[in-house]
Amino acid sequence: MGSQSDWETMRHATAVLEKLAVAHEVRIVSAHRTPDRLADYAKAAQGRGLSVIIAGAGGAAHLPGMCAAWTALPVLGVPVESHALKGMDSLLSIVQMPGGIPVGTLAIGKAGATNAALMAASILALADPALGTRLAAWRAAQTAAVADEPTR
Ligand code: RP5
Repeated sequence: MGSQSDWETMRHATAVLEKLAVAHEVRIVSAHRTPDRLADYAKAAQGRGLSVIIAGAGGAAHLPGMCAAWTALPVLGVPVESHALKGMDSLLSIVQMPGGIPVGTLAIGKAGATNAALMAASILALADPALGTRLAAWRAAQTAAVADEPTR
């Protein structure tokens, strides 16, 4: 994530990864304030054994795109909701990548962070049947939790 202030959103990705027992790490890497940290992190990611990167940032959110420029790993971008523009700035900054450097962009805020983790798990499950089973169980539990009728 680009800032400590993004944690309130990105913790929802971490919660899903923990629930699915997906090994992960969490770092603050700012495209603007720590550009060298970003370059070092993204360039080294594949060699360190990472498989997918979830990058959450807000405002002029260059982090996911710059990350994708430095690595061929799948990069999932989460637009963090900004105060000024409610995350519309973050969304447009992340989603409108020029053809050639993809960022898989999720929804603004908590839903995007949650879904980024689920999508990362889906990608990893292609080569990890046990994770696929855990993911299927997570989805089945979600389905089972939806009542037939509303509480009145
Ligand atoms: C982005 O700008 C971060 O991702 C955060 O959402 C926002 C504010 O960052 P800081 O001012 O806290 O560094 O780079």
